[in-house]
Amino acid sequence: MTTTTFSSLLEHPWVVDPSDATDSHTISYNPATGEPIAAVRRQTNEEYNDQVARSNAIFKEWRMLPAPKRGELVRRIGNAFREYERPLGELVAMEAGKIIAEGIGEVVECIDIADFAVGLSRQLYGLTIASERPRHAMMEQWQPLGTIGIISAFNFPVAVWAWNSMLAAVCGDTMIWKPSSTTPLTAIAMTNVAHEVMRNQDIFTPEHGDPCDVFGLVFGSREEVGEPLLADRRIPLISATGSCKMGRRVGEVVGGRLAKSLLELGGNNAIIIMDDADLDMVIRGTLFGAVGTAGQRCTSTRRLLCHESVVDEVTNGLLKAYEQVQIGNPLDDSTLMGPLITEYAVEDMRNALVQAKEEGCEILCGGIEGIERWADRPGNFVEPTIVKVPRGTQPEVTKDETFAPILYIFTISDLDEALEMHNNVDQGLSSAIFTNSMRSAGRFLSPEGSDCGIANVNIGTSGAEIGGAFGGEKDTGGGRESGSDSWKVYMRRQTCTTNWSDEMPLAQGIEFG
Ligand code: UN1
Repeated sequence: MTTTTFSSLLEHPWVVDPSDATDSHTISYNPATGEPIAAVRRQTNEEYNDQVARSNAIFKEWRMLPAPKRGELVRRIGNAFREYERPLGELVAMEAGKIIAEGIGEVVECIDIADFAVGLSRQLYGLTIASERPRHAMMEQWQPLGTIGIISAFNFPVAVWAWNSMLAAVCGDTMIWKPSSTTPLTAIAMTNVAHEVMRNQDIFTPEHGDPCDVFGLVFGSREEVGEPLLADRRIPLISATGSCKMGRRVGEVVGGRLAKSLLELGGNNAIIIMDDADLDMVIRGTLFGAVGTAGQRCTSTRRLLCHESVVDEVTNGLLKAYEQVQIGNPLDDSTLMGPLITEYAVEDMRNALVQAKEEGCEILCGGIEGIERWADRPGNFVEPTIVKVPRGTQPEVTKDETFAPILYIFTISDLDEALEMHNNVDQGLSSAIFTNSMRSAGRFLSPEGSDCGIANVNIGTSGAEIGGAFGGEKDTGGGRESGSDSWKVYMRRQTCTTNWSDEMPLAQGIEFG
């Protein structure tokens, strides 16, 4: 049992007491109380440049350490996450406003991906290919890429970094992490954990430099750090998680310098509920999907496309379930929904609901009144909200992602109409169908079914396991992180042909000279 509290994880020269904050600090607030937790000094452009130079330099030696040895270090980092599971989970709850079960769940996701990466460190497989030339051998191998940039959002302040960094580390890359400006403390804590392991080991002892620079962290403004990172030709890959607007900017700048980007952007995730669905499972799956993390997952359920014969029962079941949702302090075990991250997020929710009303929708619970009910109390609290959409319409507001617990219920007559409505949005991250018909399920998973990167049957849209590739299509950005063969994006593919004959035949049978 560890007795560590998260305050020991925050020991860092950049972190000061909020009362000592200057203009160069960003204060991290607890979204449930509005109280400052600590202040973090923003890095200058010069400090950013120094970190990239150090990460580039240490890459030269890190890439030559055998991958299973890099895996051994990742194994130790994963074990350190295990040791600090509770304090890290509490810090996530305190800084991002997630309920404690979800805060700890996120740390578990970090442990899981570290385990996955350890196994991967012995499985960075390439192909052998039959050559058309006699006594020639062809193979494909995967080489480390370089120093990669990781830009993460507030809502998964530790797991998204872990998805990227644990894989990138075994692949032989070094990294620069730029966390969200609202969750710098969790980033400092995670980096401290990784650095503690890197400082106390004798597996990687570079001739020049500090092993900690494998896991670099920068925290700074858009001007001093954010934009320079995107434009930096020393960074061959930027992996970015966040809004579609942010991703577009990343894609533009990184594409402009012909580097790689891995984009995991907004979703507008729907569940199709057929007339033969198990409605108890529907209610449970939807509750977690729509209310979990206060609707602030990119996989959160935003739309229910509900068959006309069950729509009333599902709506009533959800209204009952929503009444039981305890809203409040994320650190209380009985709380099911914490606050939104900032007051701006509350405003975004309010604006979406005003628009929904203007577009003819009916608010069944929560809503603007729910926001008002919490307005005088500290913290960015709202109530989970259900909105009924007029039949046969698809209001504009339902085509956008609002990062808040709003669930739009549509009534559909059949799977054709549901699929049409389902795919008629710009985003394509996660999707689900609840049905007991193998035909409906099969069609949902067919090329004419869901157009998303994640498609589930009798499981909600959120809470994906780390073993699968995670990401989505269309405006979600097309990137894949986490499991399956997502690791390939962190490496460069090299096709190697060896001629072991004493002739010099050319491919395609060309005779030359
Ligand atoms: C995110 O919201 O950016 O599938 C990631 C899920 C989590 C990850 C969400 N495992 O909901």
